[in-house]
Amino acid sequence: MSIIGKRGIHYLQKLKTANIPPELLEKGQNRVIDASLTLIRERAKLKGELLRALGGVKASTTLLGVPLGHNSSFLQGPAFAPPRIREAIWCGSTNSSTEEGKELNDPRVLTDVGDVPVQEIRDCGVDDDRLMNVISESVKLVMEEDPLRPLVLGGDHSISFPVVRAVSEKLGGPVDILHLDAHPDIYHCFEGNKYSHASSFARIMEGGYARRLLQVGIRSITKEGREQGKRFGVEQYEMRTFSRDRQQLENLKLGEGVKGVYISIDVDCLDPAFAPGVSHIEPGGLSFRNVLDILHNLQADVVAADVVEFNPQRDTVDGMTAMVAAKLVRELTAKISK
Ligand SMILES: [Mn+2]
Repeated sequence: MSIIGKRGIHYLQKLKTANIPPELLEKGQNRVIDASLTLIRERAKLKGELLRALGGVKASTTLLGVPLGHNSSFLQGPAFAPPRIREAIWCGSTNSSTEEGKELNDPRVLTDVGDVPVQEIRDCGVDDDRLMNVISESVKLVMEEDPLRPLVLGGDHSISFPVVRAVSEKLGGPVDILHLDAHPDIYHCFEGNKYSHASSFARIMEGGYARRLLQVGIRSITKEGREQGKRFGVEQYEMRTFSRDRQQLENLKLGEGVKGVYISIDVDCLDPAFAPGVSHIEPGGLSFRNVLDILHNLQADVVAADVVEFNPQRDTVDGMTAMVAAKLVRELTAKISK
Protein backbone atom coordinates (compact mmCIF):
# COMPACT_ATOMS: atom_id res chain seq x y z
CA MET A 1 0.00 0.00 0.00
CA SER A 2 1.28 3.45 -0.83
CA ILE A 3 1.28 6.50 1.41
CA ILE A 4 -2.16 7.51 0.17
CA GLY A 5 -3.54 4.07 0.93
CA LYS A 6 -2.35 4.27 4.51
CA ARG A 7 -3.28 7.89 5.08
CA GLY A 8 -5.52 8.50 8.03
CA ILE A 9 -5.57 4.86 8.97
CA HIS A 10 -2.23 4.78 10.80
CA TYR A 11 -3.20 6.79 13.85
CA LEU A 12 -6.67 5.32 14.29
CA GLN A 13 -5.22 2.21 15.91
CA LYS A 14 -3.28 4.42 18.28
CA LEU A 15 -6.44 6.34 19.18
CA LYS A 16 -8.20 3.06 19.94
CA THR A 17 -5.47 1.85 22.28
CA ALA A 18 -5.37 5.28 23.97
CA ASN A 19 -9.11 4.94 24.76
CA ILE A 20 -10.11 8.06 22.87
CA PRO A 21 -13.93 8.05 22.85
CA PRO A 22 -15.28 7.12 19.38
CA GLU A 23 -17.92 9.90 19.63
CA LEU A 24 -15.14 12.47 19.78
CA LEU A 25 -13.67 11.17 16.56
CA GLU A 26 -17.03 10.89 14.85
CA LYS A 27 -18.06 14.44 15.73
CA GLY A 28 -14.81 15.79 14.33
CA GLN A 29 -15.22 13.73 11.17
CA ASN A 30 -18.74 15.08 10.71
CA ARG A 31 -17.49 18.66 11.00
CA VAL A 32 -14.80 18.06 8.37
CA ILE A 33 -17.32 16.43 6.02
CA ASP A 34 -19.82 19.28 6.55
CA ALA A 35 -17.13 21.85 5.81
CA SER A 36 -16.12 19.98 2.64
CA LEU A 37 -19.69 19.80 1.37
CA THR A 38 -20.32 23.43 2.26
CA LEU A 39 -17.57 24.67 -0.05
CA ILE A 40 -18.87 22.57 -2.95
CA ARG A 41 -22.48 23.56 -2.23
CA GLU A 42 -21.69 27.28 -2.13
CA ARG A 43 -19.55 27.20 -5.26
CA ALA A 44 -22.26 25.27 -7.14
CA LYS A 45 -24.89 27.68 -5.87
CA LEU A 46 -22.94 30.70 -7.05
CA LYS A 47 -22.27 29.22 -10.49
CA GLY A 48 -25.92 28.20 -10.80
CA GLU A 49 -27.14 31.68 -9.83
CA LEU A 50 -24.79 33.35 -12.30
CA LEU A 51 -25.86 31.09 -15.17
CA ARG A 52 -29.54 31.52 -14.42
CA ALA A 53 -28.98 35.30 -14.35
CA LEU A 54 -27.22 35.13 -17.72
CA GLY A 55 -30.14 33.08 -19.07
CA GLY A 56 -30.56 30.92 -22.13
CA VAL A 57 -28.51 28.00 -20.83
CA LYS A 58 -30.13 24.57 -20.76
CA ALA A 59 -27.12 22.55 -19.59
CA SER A 60 -23.71 23.72 -18.42
CA THR A 61 -20.83 21.33 -17.79
CA THR A 62 -19.41 21.62 -14.28
CA LEU A 63 -16.11 20.06 -13.32
CA LEU A 64 -15.96 18.21 -10.00
CA GLY A 65 -12.64 16.57 -9.10
CA VAL A 66 -12.56 13.35 -7.09
CA PRO A 67 -8.86 12.73 -6.31
CA LEU A 68 -9.23 9.16 -5.07
CA GLY A 69 -6.71 6.43 -5.90
CA HIS A 70 -6.78 3.94 -3.05
CA ASN A 71 -9.34 1.59 -4.60
CA SER A 72 -6.94 0.72 -7.39
CA SER A 73 -5.69 -2.84 -7.40
CA PHE A 74 -2.26 -1.77 -8.69
CA LEU A 75 -1.11 1.89 -8.61
CA GLN A 76 -2.68 4.85 -6.83
CA GLY A 77 -1.50 7.71 -9.04
CA PRO A 78 -5.01 8.61 -10.32
CA ALA A 79 -5.44 10.43 -6.98
CA PHE A 80 -3.18 13.14 -8.42
CA ALA A 81 -5.00 13.52 -11.74
CA PRO A 82 -7.60 16.32 -11.33
CA PRO A 83 -5.19 19.29 -11.03
CA ARG A 84 -3.09 17.94 -13.92
CA ILE A 85 -6.20 17.64 -16.12
CA ARG A 86 -7.35 21.17 -15.26
CA GLU A 87 -3.87 22.50 -16.03
CA ALA A 88 -3.97 20.80 -19.43
CA ILE A 89 -7.51 22.02 -20.23
CA TRP A 90 -6.30 25.62 -19.97
CA CYS A 91 -2.82 25.00 -21.39
CA GLY A 92 -1.82 27.81 -23.72
CA SER A 93 -0.57 25.41 -26.38
CA THR A 94 -4.09 25.04 -27.74
CA ASN A 95 -7.12 27.31 -28.09
CA SER A 96 -10.34 27.22 -26.13
CA SER A 97 -12.60 25.88 -28.88
CA THR A 98 -13.80 22.31 -29.02
CA GLU A 99 -13.65 20.54 -32.39
CA GLU A 100 -17.27 21.35 -33.13
CA GLY A 101 -16.89 25.00 -32.09
CA LYS A 102 -18.02 25.34 -28.47
CA GLU A 103 -16.09 27.98 -26.50
CA LEU A 104 -14.72 26.56 -23.28
CA ASN A 105 -13.93 29.93 -21.75
CA ASP A 106 -17.60 30.83 -21.91
CA PRO A 107 -18.92 30.19 -18.35
CA ARG A 108 -22.19 29.04 -19.89
CA VAL A 109 -20.27 26.13 -21.43
CA LEU A 110 -17.83 25.15 -18.68
CA THR A 111 -17.67 25.88 -14.95
CA ASP A 112 -15.85 24.31 -12.04
CA VAL A 113 -16.75 23.66 -8.40
CA GLY A 114 -13.38 22.23 -7.37
CA ASP A 115 -12.50 18.91 -5.77
CA VAL A 116 -14.06 16.68 -3.16
CA PRO A 117 -11.23 16.79 -0.56
CA VAL A 118 -10.87 13.01 -0.56
CA GLN A 119 -7.43 12.85 1.05
CA GLU A 120 -8.33 15.37 3.76
CA ILE A 121 -11.47 13.39 4.64
CA ARG A 122 -9.59 10.08 4.69
CA ASP A 123 -6.91 11.69 6.81
CA CYS A 124 -9.60 11.99 9.51
CA GLY A 125 -10.10 8.22 9.42
CA VAL A 126 -13.39 8.28 7.51
CA ASP A 127 -14.13 4.85 6.01
CA ASP A 128 -15.10 4.13 2.42
CA ASP A 129 -18.83 3.67 3.09
CA ARG A 130 -19.02 7.25 4.29
CA LEU A 131 -16.52 8.56 1.76
CA MET A 132 -18.60 7.12 -1.10
CA ASN A 133 -21.66 8.87 0.38
CA VAL A 134 -19.75 12.17 0.48
CA ILE A 135 -18.90 11.74 -3.22
CA SER A 136 -22.56 11.00 -4.06
CA GLU A 137 -23.68 13.98 -1.98
CA SER A 138 -21.20 16.28 -3.77
CA VAL A 139 -22.55 15.22 -7.18
CA LYS A 140 -26.10 15.88 -5.99
CA LEU A 141 -25.11 19.36 -4.79
CA VAL A 142 -23.98 20.18 -8.34
CA MET A 143 -27.16 18.74 -9.88
CA GLU A 144 -29.25 20.69 -7.39
CA GLU A 145 -28.28 23.87 -9.24
CA ASP A 146 -29.96 24.01 -12.60
CA PRO A 147 -28.46 24.15 -15.30
CA LEU A 148 -25.24 22.59 -13.89
CA ARG A 149 -24.37 19.07 -15.01
CA PRO A 150 -21.42 17.27 -13.42
CA LEU A 151 -18.34 16.15 -15.34
CA VAL A 152 -16.28 14.30 -12.78
CA LEU A 153 -12.49 14.15 -12.95
CA GLY A 154 -11.12 10.95 -11.42
CA GLY A 155 -9.66 9.35 -9.61
CA ASP A 156 -9.64 5.64 -10.15
CA HIS A 157 -12.72 3.96 -11.61
CA SER A 158 -14.24 3.17 -8.20
CA ILE A 159 -15.68 6.69 -8.18
CA SER A 160 -18.12 5.94 -11.01
CA PHE A 161 -20.29 3.95 -8.60
CA PRO A 162 -21.08 6.79 -6.15
CA VAL A 163 -21.33 9.26 -9.05
CA VAL A 164 -23.79 7.22 -11.13
CA ARG A 165 -25.77 6.34 -7.97
CA ALA A 166 -26.16 10.06 -7.24
CA VAL A 167 -27.14 10.90 -10.83
CA SER A 168 -29.77 8.16 -10.92
CA GLU A 169 -31.17 8.98 -7.47
CA LYS A 170 -31.30 12.68 -8.27
CA LEU A 171 -33.05 12.15 -11.61
CA GLY A 172 -35.37 9.53 -10.15
CA GLY A 173 -34.61 6.57 -12.39
CA PRO A 174 -31.96 4.65 -14.29
CA VAL A 175 -29.76 6.08 -17.04
CA ASP A 176 -28.11 4.48 -20.06
CA ILE A 177 -24.34 4.27 -19.73
CA LEU A 178 -21.72 4.43 -22.44
CA HIS A 179 -18.57 3.04 -20.81
CA LEU A 180 -15.26 3.22 -22.69
CA ASP A 181 -12.57 1.03 -21.11
CA ALA A 182 -10.05 -1.75 -21.72
CA HIS A 183 -11.69 -3.56 -18.78
CA PRO A 184 -15.32 -4.29 -17.90
CA ASP A 185 -14.77 -3.41 -14.17
CA ILE A 186 -17.59 -5.75 -13.24
CA TYR A 187 -16.02 -8.26 -10.82
CA HIS A 188 -18.43 -9.03 -8.02
CA CYS A 189 -15.68 -8.14 -5.56
CA PHE A 190 -12.01 -7.67 -6.37
CA GLU A 191 -9.36 -8.75 -3.86
CA GLY A 192 -11.92 -8.48 -1.08
CA ASN A 193 -12.80 -4.85 -1.88
CA LYS A 194 -16.42 -4.26 -2.89
CA TYR A 195 -15.46 -0.68 -3.80
CA SER A 196 -12.55 -1.80 -5.99
CA HIS A 197 -12.04 0.06 -9.26
CA ALA A 198 -12.54 -3.36 -10.89
CA SER A 199 -16.03 -3.75 -9.37
CA SER A 200 -17.73 -0.38 -9.87
CA PHE A 201 -20.04 -1.52 -12.64
CA ALA A 202 -21.18 -4.54 -10.62
CA ARG A 203 -22.30 -2.12 -7.90
CA ILE A 204 -24.00 0.14 -10.49
CA MET A 205 -25.92 -2.74 -12.09
CA GLU A 206 -26.94 -4.28 -8.73
CA GLY A 207 -28.26 -0.91 -7.63
CA GLY A 208 -30.48 -0.64 -10.71
CA TYR A 209 -28.91 2.71 -11.61
CA ALA A 210 -28.49 1.79 -15.28
CA ARG A 211 -30.88 0.33 -17.83
CA ARG A 212 -28.42 -0.25 -20.66
CA LEU A 213 -24.68 -0.51 -20.12
CA LEU A 214 -22.58 -0.46 -23.27
CA GLN A 215 -18.91 -1.29 -22.74
CA VAL A 216 -16.60 -0.32 -25.61
CA GLY A 217 -12.86 -0.91 -26.00
CA ILE A 218 -12.80 -4.12 -23.95
CA ARG A 219 -9.67 -6.24 -24.44
CA SER A 220 -8.78 -7.48 -20.97
CA ILE A 221 -11.65 -9.58 -19.76
CA THR A 222 -11.77 -12.77 -17.72
CA LYS A 223 -14.35 -15.56 -17.54
CA GLU A 224 -15.96 -13.80 -14.58
CA GLY A 225 -16.07 -10.54 -16.54
CA ARG A 226 -18.04 -12.23 -19.32
CA GLU A 227 -20.31 -14.10 -16.91
CA GLN A 228 -21.09 -10.97 -14.93
CA GLY A 229 -21.69 -9.17 -18.23
CA LYS A 230 -24.28 -11.79 -19.20
CA ARG A 231 -25.82 -11.76 -15.73
CA PHE A 232 -26.47 -8.02 -15.90
CA GLY A 233 -27.33 -7.90 -19.61
CA VAL A 234 -24.31 -5.74 -20.43
CA GLU A 235 -23.60 -5.02 -24.09
CA GLN A 236 -19.87 -5.74 -24.27
CA TYR A 237 -18.10 -4.59 -27.44
CA GLU A 238 -14.66 -6.14 -27.51
CA MET A 239 -11.72 -4.69 -29.43
CA ARG A 240 -11.19 -7.96 -31.31
CA THR A 241 -14.46 -7.27 -33.19
CA PHE A 242 -14.15 -3.47 -33.30
CA SER A 243 -13.76 -3.24 -37.08
CA ARG A 244 -17.05 -5.13 -37.42
CA ASP A 245 -18.88 -3.14 -34.67
CA ARG A 246 -17.50 0.21 -35.68
CA GLN A 247 -20.35 1.42 -37.86
CA GLN A 248 -22.89 0.61 -35.17
CA LEU A 249 -20.81 2.32 -32.49
CA GLU A 250 -20.51 5.44 -34.60
CA ASN A 251 -24.29 5.65 -34.91
CA LEU A 252 -25.45 5.20 -31.33
CA LYS A 253 -28.72 6.59 -30.07
CA LEU A 254 -29.11 6.16 -26.32
CA GLY A 255 -31.25 7.29 -23.43
CA GLU A 256 -34.75 7.07 -24.91
CA GLY A 257 -37.27 6.16 -22.23
CA VAL A 258 -34.81 6.72 -19.36
CA LYS A 259 -33.58 9.77 -17.48
CA GLY A 260 -30.62 10.43 -19.74
CA VAL A 261 -27.19 9.16 -20.68
CA TYR A 262 -24.04 8.89 -18.59
CA ILE A 263 -20.61 8.58 -20.22
CA SER A 264 -17.72 7.03 -18.32
CA ILE A 265 -14.32 7.18 -20.00
CA ASP A 266 -11.42 5.21 -18.58
CA VAL A 267 -8.35 6.69 -20.28
CA ASP A 268 -7.04 3.14 -20.80
CA CYS A 269 -9.77 2.55 -23.38
CA LEU A 270 -7.20 4.22 -25.63
CA ASP A 271 -4.27 2.31 -26.98
CA PRO A 272 -1.19 3.01 -24.82
CA ALA A 273 0.38 4.55 -27.94
CA PHE A 274 -2.10 7.40 -27.50
CA ALA A 275 -2.28 7.44 -23.70
CA PRO A 276 0.74 5.93 -21.90
CA GLY A 277 -0.10 7.58 -18.55
CA VAL A 278 -2.41 4.93 -17.15
CA SER A 279 -1.93 2.29 -14.45
CA HIS A 280 -2.91 -0.67 -16.61
CA ILE A 281 -1.10 -0.63 -19.95
CA GLU A 282 -3.20 -2.75 -22.32
CA PRO A 283 -2.14 -2.80 -25.99
CA GLY A 284 -4.63 -3.12 -28.83
CA GLY A 285 -6.96 -0.29 -27.89
CA LEU A 286 -8.95 2.50 -29.49
CA SER A 287 -7.33 5.43 -31.24
CA PHE A 288 -8.17 8.90 -30.00
CA ARG A 289 -10.05 9.53 -33.24
CA ASN A 290 -12.08 6.31 -32.75
CA VAL A 291 -13.27 7.69 -29.41
CA LEU A 292 -14.12 11.10 -30.88
CA ASP A 293 -16.01 9.50 -33.77
CA ILE A 294 -18.14 7.58 -31.26
CA LEU A 295 -18.72 10.67 -29.09
CA HIS A 296 -19.37 13.17 -31.88
CA ASN A 297 -21.93 10.90 -33.54
CA LEU A 298 -23.70 9.85 -30.35
CA GLN A 299 -27.32 10.99 -30.18
CA ALA A 300 -28.08 11.45 -26.50
CA ASP A 301 -29.00 13.85 -23.74
CA VAL A 302 -25.81 13.48 -21.69
CA VAL A 303 -26.68 14.26 -18.06
CA ALA A 304 -23.26 13.59 -16.52
CA ALA A 305 -19.89 12.01 -17.27
CA ASP A 306 -16.53 11.07 -15.87
CA VAL A 307 -12.94 10.77 -17.07
CA VAL A 308 -11.02 8.36 -14.84
CA GLU A 309 -7.80 6.37 -14.43
CA PHE A 310 -5.38 8.95 -15.80
CA ASN A 311 -2.22 8.32 -13.76
CA PRO A 312 0.16 11.33 -13.85
CA GLN A 313 2.88 9.21 -12.21
CA ARG A 314 3.04 7.10 -15.38
CA ASP A 315 2.78 9.96 -17.86
CA THR A 316 5.54 11.13 -20.19
CA VAL A 317 7.60 14.07 -18.88
CA ASP A 318 5.79 16.51 -21.16
CA GLY A 319 2.39 15.42 -19.85
CA MET A 320 1.06 13.93 -23.06
CA THR A 321 -1.65 11.86 -21.37
CA ALA A 322 -2.75 14.87 -19.33
CA MET A 323 -3.49 16.59 -22.66
CA VAL A 324 -5.31 13.48 -23.85
CA ALA A 325 -7.47 13.39 -20.69
CA ALA A 326 -8.06 17.13 -21.02
CA LYS A 327 -9.22 16.79 -24.62
CA LEU A 328 -11.61 14.03 -23.57
CA VAL A 329 -12.97 16.48 -20.99
CA ARG A 330 -13.21 19.24 -23.61
CA GLU A 331 -15.10 17.10 -26.10
CA LEU A 332 -17.39 15.69 -23.38
CA THR A 333 -18.12 19.26 -22.37
CA ALA A 334 -19.23 19.97 -25.93
CA LYS A 335 -21.53 16.96 -25.71
CA ILE A 336 -23.10 17.97 -22.37
CA SER A 337 -23.46 21.76 -22.63
CA LYS A 338 -26.33 23.34 -24.55
MN1 LIG B 1 -9.58 0.23 -17.38
